[in-house]
Amino acid sequence: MKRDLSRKLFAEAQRYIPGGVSSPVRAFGAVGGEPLVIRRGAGARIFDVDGNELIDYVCSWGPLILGHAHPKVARAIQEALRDGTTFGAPCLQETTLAKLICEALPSVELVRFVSSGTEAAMSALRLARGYTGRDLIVKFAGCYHGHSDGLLAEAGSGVATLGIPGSPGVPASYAQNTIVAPYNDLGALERIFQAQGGDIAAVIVEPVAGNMGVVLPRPGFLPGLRRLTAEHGALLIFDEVITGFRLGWGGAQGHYQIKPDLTCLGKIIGGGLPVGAYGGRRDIMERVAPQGPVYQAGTLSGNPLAMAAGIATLEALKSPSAYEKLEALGRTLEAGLAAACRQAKIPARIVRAGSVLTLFFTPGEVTDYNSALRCDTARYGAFFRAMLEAGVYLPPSQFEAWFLSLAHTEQDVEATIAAAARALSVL
Ligand code: KE4
Repeated sequence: MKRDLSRKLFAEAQRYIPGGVSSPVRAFGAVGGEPLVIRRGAGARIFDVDGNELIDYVCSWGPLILGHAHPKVARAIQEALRDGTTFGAPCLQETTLAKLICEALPSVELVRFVSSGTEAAMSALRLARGYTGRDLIVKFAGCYHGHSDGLLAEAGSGVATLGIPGSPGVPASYAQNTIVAPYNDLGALERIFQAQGGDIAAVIVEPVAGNMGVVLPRPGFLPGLRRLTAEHGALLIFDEVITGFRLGWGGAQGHYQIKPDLTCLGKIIGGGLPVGAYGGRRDIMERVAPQGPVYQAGTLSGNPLAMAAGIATLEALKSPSAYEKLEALGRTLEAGLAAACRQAKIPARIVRAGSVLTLFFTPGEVTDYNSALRCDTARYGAFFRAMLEAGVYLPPSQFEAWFLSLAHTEQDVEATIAAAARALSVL
């Protein structure tokens, strides 16, 4: 694979940007080699500056469920752009997107837009603390809710990928208000609530985890969270930044029929532009300024361009066949990868939820952070590099999800499976 210009441009980037990247996981730190500098995307493909064409399973980490540069999204942005980019004032598009979200997610009666998933989770936790008057929050090891100070404890995604110990830069006084529990371990959570339930403001969870790789909730885990939080007057926050409008029109809460008190959203609802959101029960959300005292603000929150991209994306997902196609693609990819691993006699587990999946290089089940960390990350790195050479762009980390889009075809998936079979045969 020709990579001269990527190398040159990445060296230049490193002169001005820490690690040459705007987000750590992009740096290929865990898989070896240097990142490609991407020039453009179209449908299920990205094209780097050296002219290499790759089938893309990162899809910008989830937002691009329609694929790159979808004509309807591009047109919506162009039309909005003719009237300006941002007003710092109410605009029609905000209400349109807010209505779509509230219609899709019955637990969301009011929603506030921000500009990232990090802001959404950070704001939802501040609101939970303001609403309950309590300080403690519970998160799960391996789950990632963005990089706000109190949430970096044993986080997944780039923190896991780079093996960053704890959360340097976060004062102990912040971290002590965050309790970390093992994912899928209801007993551990019950013991935490027995000991400190009266001081817990909220439990925040990825209802289907995507940041230790894809890990599914065990039967009973999510209903148990709902029961325990309700019993102790704590709020249940679903971080659906990945799963929102990904697992289905109703997200994970629709799929598992659980009503959280608050929901965090991002990625897909921005259609590829910077958007996050948090929303939920009216009596809670009414505490958000200016209606209530819990402050949260943002210069570009709800800007018309990002709202237009999100509206176009959600409108395109409304067609019932959309999720059927995503499920079919995911099923084909999962089955093909599993067969290729068996053929190559390589111990691996594939965990999938609709159009997101992870191929874990481990013989054992992956049900939480500890079992994910037992994966052979060196083997994942070798697999990643072989797939890249074969023209398939996977997430540069064992602890991330592969994302399919409506732009992927069965032919793309078959080509990916064939490339995986060749790569696995020489691992
Ligand atoms: P952002 O601040 O990156 O928009 O969202 C943070 C976030 C919150 N919650 C969940 C469940 C998330 O997955 C994320 C961000 N996801 C990572 C990838 N797993 C973004 C990629 C990156 O950090 O570069």
